[in-house]
Amino acid sequence: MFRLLPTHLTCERLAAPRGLATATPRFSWALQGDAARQSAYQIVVGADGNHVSDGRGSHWAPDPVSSQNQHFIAYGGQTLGSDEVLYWSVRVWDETGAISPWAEPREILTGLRDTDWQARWIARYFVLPAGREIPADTPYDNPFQARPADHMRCDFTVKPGLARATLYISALGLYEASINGRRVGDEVMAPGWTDYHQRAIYQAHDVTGHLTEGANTLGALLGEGWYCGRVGHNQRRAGNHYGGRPALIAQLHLHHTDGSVARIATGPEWTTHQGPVAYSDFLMGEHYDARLEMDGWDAPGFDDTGWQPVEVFDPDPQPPRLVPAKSPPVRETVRFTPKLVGKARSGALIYDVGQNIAGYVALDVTAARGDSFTLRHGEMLDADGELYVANLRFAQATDHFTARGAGPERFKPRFTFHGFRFVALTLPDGIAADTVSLTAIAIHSDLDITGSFTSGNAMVNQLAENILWSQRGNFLSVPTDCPQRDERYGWSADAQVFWRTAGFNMDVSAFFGKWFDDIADAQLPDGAFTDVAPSKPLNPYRITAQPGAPGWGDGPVLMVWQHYLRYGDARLMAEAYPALCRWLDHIDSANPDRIRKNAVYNNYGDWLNVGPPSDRTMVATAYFAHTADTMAQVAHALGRPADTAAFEALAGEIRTAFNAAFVDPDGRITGDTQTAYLLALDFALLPETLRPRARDHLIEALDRADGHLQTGFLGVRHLCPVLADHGAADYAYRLLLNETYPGWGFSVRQGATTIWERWDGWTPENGFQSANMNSFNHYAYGSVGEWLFARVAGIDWDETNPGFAAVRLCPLFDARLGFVRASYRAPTGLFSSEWEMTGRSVRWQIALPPNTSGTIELSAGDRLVSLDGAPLPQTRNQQDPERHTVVAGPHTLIIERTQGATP
Ligand code: RAM
Repeated sequence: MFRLLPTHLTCERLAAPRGLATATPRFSWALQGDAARQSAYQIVVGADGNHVSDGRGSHWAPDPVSSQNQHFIAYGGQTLGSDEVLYWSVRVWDETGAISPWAEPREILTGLRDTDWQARWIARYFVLPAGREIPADTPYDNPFQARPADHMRCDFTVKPGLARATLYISALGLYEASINGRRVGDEVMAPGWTDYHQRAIYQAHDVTGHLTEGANTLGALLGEGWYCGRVGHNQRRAGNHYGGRPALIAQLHLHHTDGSVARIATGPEWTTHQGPVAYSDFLMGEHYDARLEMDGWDAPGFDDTGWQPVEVFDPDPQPPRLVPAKSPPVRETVRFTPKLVGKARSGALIYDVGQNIAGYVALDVTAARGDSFTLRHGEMLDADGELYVANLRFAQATDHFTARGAGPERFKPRFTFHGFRFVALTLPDGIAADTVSLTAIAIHSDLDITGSFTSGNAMVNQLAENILWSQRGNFLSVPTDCPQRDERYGWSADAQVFWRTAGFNMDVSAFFGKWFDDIADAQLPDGAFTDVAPSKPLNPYRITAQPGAPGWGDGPVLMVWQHYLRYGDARLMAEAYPALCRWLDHIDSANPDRIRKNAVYNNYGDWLNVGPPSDRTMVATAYFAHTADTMAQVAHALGRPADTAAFEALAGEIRTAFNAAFVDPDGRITGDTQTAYLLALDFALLPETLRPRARDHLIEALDRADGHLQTGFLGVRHLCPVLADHGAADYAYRLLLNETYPGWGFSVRQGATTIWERWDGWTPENGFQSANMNSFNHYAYGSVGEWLFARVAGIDWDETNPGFAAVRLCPLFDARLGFVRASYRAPTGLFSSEWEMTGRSVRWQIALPPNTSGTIELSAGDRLVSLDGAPLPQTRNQQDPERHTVVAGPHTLIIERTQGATP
């Protein structure tokens, strides 16, 4: 057996990148085994996978490097070409000098450079050129003027001796490609959302297996998506945010055994037609008439008389830059069989998926030609058992299917998705409910799940599940606020408060790399980051992008820093740095007296809190200090001492102004709200002497609320961490375990399967909150998830060791949970923590991957009795007897609790 093995190999944060955005891609791996550490590594990169698997590389075969480093090792071999398939592997040495085998080689496709694109953008003509006999577009036959999906096709010939083929493809809109009648790839909602005026992502698919010698056909179905369909507020009318019609670009590279390469590209010889998809829109839904299917349209031999020529054109205002996919794609991930729960007064059958998801329903039926079915989606049922749709605002979330009537058939929408748990199905006359079958399908960016958490408390377990499901429901190409109503934007405060939780649940490194490009693309000329990214679509109201509010515009700074702490990715931070500096400059120069009143275009304050509101200028100024402070940390990590000093000085000035303006000599902060104290304590804004006072005021504020939270989006994240860090873990647990309003447990007790946007989204006294803004799938309040991992299970990052090379192991044992079993697959490897209480004794088992170490930090009153069976740990730290260092591997600790409740 090998004592040390590299696992989870990534290149530029992806298991197998299909296109590289850099000439010097970086390699990383996690480690497993019972060795203590890695003493050296060796990387190999080459064109022949077999050679690479035994350590020979045509492109880069450097000597072993004595190093513990396992992250972001930059490529240093021969210049990479375009459209090249390469393989890479790594092997590692442990501390005894034993060598691991070479890891299973991983594939890299280098992709296309800007200059490699010969393909042109093609679209259906708005108006056909004069002299063409073919009829122009049929008028839209739906009230919301959503366009039919365009079928695009092209026949081509493959000569003998095909070695491999790669399809490079993108769209302004959404596409689904097929070759010879077979779908290409398994992504949905491709190419994903970007600011299409600046960049569009291309996908690269290996389609060698789709092709045959001789006649072949490349087809694509084109939908509106984010480009010209509806997303955002009040979109009763047509979307057309980035442009007026969808467009396609594709380039198929055929590599032959004789070394020649043929390219099939979108251009004038393509043709287009509309078919069964009458429209397919994110907010409105899809209308599919299977009678209009055109059998064989994407296969050779199809008679395309009657199809229109395409228009070859350069999109306005300029063609976007085509960039490789930096993040895993959106895929169908989890399937559910909805249960029939009743019949609504309307006659519709109501189904319960059992889980609030983002996705759609596949409907299997055997019906007569022309029979039509309607599926409407909603998150809740009202008191009468009817589908509740008022909170969807303008979103119709309705799919229509008309059957072709030729035996069993399946309808599954393509270019729409809904946020829903319940489905209302209207059947045609004469069709019985038991002859149809529904499958609900969740879709989201297919990121690896890295966290697991379970405890002896069912409510807390459901809460953890709900947090994960709100992440699934909203990580859809970009991190959105909600997936159901007419909104679905990448709001930055929602994301920043949730980011640390998100990073425990899933590997968000690649996803954030992509989203940061959107954030940078959206940055305004004056340096303002925006409230949402990608930039808010401009049409039809020509609203300009909104500069970021306090806590919103600050989000990018805070997330870049967190990203560095979690993944150790210094390159992203270095590249982001100029944009971050411009943001800080922007708020700094506008606020010379250090109170953040200017350059505040919106001030949402502690958004959607309940109880007394927090002073918005106080919240803004607290965030100003925290942003400056965080920038000082960023600058320090990047080795920029002058900037560090300048940002520290700025943070100091803001703190002074904050105290002068908002804090009285007794440490009482303007407004006296929970959030006021939480921000002041967590952002270290108060002089040392006032901190205990502020902590007491926080406790008083909680007591006034009968031990309930009153925080909004910005305050909520700090509740449990601050209380626990200030000797009030018992209060933190009370908040966590409360099942009464307002609190996390309240929604769980109401049967929630996701996190609600509002604490009072639904209450027994008042029913539903205002339908104007009441999502039941909004992750911001799920930001308590980080505390479950970091403090309840006790797997916390160590800020002095970015990338989880070292951790703090600092659980807060609590009798009410009984036990906890959690793990986190960090960039370095798998950490686990399991504890169980019996009386005052806790048995705690931990495991650390090779190449890491941990510091055990016990709470006051917890006494370590034994570590790995030894009663007096050798590791005891002289300064602080309840801190102990542990090395990689499994450990068992017995702890005696001298304080706190017993089970
Ligand atoms: C709402 C969004 C989002 C929030 C903003 C301020 O419209 O749902 O969650 O960040 O407002």
